[in-house]
Amino acid sequence: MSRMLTVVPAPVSAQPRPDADFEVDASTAIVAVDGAGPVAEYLAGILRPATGYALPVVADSRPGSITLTIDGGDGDPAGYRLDVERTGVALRAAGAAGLFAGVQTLRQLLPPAIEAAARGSGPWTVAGGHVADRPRYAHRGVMLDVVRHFFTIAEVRRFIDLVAQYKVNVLHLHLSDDQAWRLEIRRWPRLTGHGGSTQVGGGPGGFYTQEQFRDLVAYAASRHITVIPELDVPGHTTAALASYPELTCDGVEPPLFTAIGNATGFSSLCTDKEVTYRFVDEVFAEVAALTPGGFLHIGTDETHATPEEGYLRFVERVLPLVGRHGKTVIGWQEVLRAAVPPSVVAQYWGRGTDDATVAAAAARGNPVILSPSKSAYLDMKYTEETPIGFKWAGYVDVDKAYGWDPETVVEGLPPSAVLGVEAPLWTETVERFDQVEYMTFPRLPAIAELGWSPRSTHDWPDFRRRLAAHGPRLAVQGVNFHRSALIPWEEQIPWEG
Ligand code: NGO
Repeated sequence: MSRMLTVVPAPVSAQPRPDADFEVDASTAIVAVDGAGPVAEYLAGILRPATGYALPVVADSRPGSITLTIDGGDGDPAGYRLDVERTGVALRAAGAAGLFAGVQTLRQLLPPAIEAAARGSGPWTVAGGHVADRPRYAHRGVMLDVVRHFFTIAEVRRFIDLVAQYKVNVLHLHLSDDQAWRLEIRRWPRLTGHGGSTQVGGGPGGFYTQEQFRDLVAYAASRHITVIPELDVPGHTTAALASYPELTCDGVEPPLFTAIGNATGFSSLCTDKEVTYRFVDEVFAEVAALTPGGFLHIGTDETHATPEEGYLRFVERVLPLVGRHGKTVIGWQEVLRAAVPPSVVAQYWGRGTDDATVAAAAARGNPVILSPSKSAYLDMKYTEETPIGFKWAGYVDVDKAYGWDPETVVEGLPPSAVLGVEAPLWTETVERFDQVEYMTFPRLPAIAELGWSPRSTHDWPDFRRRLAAHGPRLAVQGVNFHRSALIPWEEQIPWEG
């Protein structure tokens, strides 16, 4: 079967033409027209190691090449058209984001061995035919909790590269919680100096300097991924309270917290103190300046240690403070308990199917990002045998990760309110990066497909078959993916490297 029929996420349309396969060989060039240069260089960077070819990026068109064109059409800037003929490959899009998405499809039309870090023997055949494609939703996200266990910049970069191949365009970083504070804030240096010094289990933790964070944001942008930083307030704040006890109501410094914690929230900034509002304002001013993207995430989940009246007052006061920095504010769904303007985005993480508060807010215009925990939480165990992970929202094997529709998962939610989907990976039980890979793959491709592909492509037997073809690809990339028993994984063909 043509590799054109194993692309994940499923394209809007794909027409294989087996007589139109294209061979990448030593003479192939990559032609970049009208601003396509950076994406062309990225493509060359993917194809050079395994092929060993020079694959020069050139500006003048020539036969037998791979040509990337930004054609300024009036289509979706994230969409693309890909034509593979015997005589060459043409990738066209209205913007660089579309070209980048098209490159992810193109690499899946090559054999899995193209993903190898060392030179292989080929042949490097691109499956022939035509693809026309564009995303269903603007927000196709993944979240990484770097608090409960710390992950280095190099690890987060690898994470970015791995998720980008499934057309994910948002990386939400959960940067503060009870166990730690991971982003340098210059006005409040003890947040990382003290609050960044540990993690679940008491290990040394770590933090990102502002300079490292800027570099990371730029790296993500080079993969057409927007970073959304989350500093979780007013709950989930033990690390901040331990660093600055004046933020507590009683002024007593709590010890650093290195346990997993309960699921309901036990810490809170003191919502009655003025210093709390100065803190939040100064923190988000610095974070906003570090963030070219349009969104800031303020948490607001699980505030059982905050008196309700104080919580509502806090949210209503903080929203305009954060909004003043020119960003759109996202909060977990609890934010909707307060009187929030319709610009605030709610991230739904409920376990059920009905949430009247979320449905009503969405009807008033608040956009919603869907992360239903029973389907989209990457920290849930796949099955009872999974060695790490939680099960409070149930087991989430690939069928569950794939088996929902963003438009109907919350009763009464107007489809127009759906901004997109996001798969959160909380890391209370996830200690090492190989475990991050294990929990993320292959569930993320399922959720990424819900975010990208039209509903009309939704078909579990077909998805299983397509995903099976990705086993060898992930294996060649050295990804420690979970070999879910639900997927008829294709064997790696040994001579394909
Ligand atoms: C909840 C909680 C997080 C936990 C996670 C574990 C949200 C939004 N708040 O999700 O602090 O880490 O569950 O599954």
